[in-house]
Amino acid sequence: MIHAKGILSRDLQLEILELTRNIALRSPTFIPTTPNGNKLNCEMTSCGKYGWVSDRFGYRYTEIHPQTKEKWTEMPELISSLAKTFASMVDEYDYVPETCLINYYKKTGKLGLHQDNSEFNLKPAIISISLGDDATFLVGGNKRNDVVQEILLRSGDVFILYGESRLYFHGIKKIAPNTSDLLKNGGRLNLTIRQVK
Ligand code: MD6
Ligand code: FE
Repeated sequence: MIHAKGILSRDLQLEILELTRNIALRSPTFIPTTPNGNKLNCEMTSCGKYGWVSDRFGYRYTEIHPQTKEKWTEMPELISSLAKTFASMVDEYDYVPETCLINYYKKTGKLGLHQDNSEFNLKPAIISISLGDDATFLVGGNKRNDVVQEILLRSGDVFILYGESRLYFHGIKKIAPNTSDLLKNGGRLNLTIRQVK
């Protein structure tokens, strides 16, 4: 895994923030329900060819937004080109950014320990961009019970799970409120770009 701290300039962070606002206008955020009927502690939406959804039938990618029943908003060129640039940093030169999952956490938001394994192709890297308040990110190993380390993800950081670490369990333990002024109303945004097929 790679943690590139503060690699995105403030201007670039603001540009990405504006893009996510426009995406959420066309593909509104929603709070997914897990297959056991619990609600996640974070709001989500996606852009690109696919979007990640969760409901009582399970976790999966769809080509249609679950509420609007429209196609997901297309992935902005800036997000796609940033993802390709970061993928090339881990020697993935034929990376195809097919979806960007956008998570929004209010100050009490969190995300349980999970593996990202809904993709058909589990080899390509997942590239994560953090915006707004700091988060305590947990990352362990390939087994749920492996020891986890805590990593502070701050606005402008890029985190990449690739190669051996691609299926490491990870999650968001907590958000540190009011640690960034990037988002007017506080909270944290996380974008994860993935190749699905
Ligand atoms: C988050 N991130 O940072 C949640 N998944 O809010 C993830 O779940 C994640 O950071 C795959 C790869 C990198 C990640
Ligand atoms: Fe994840």
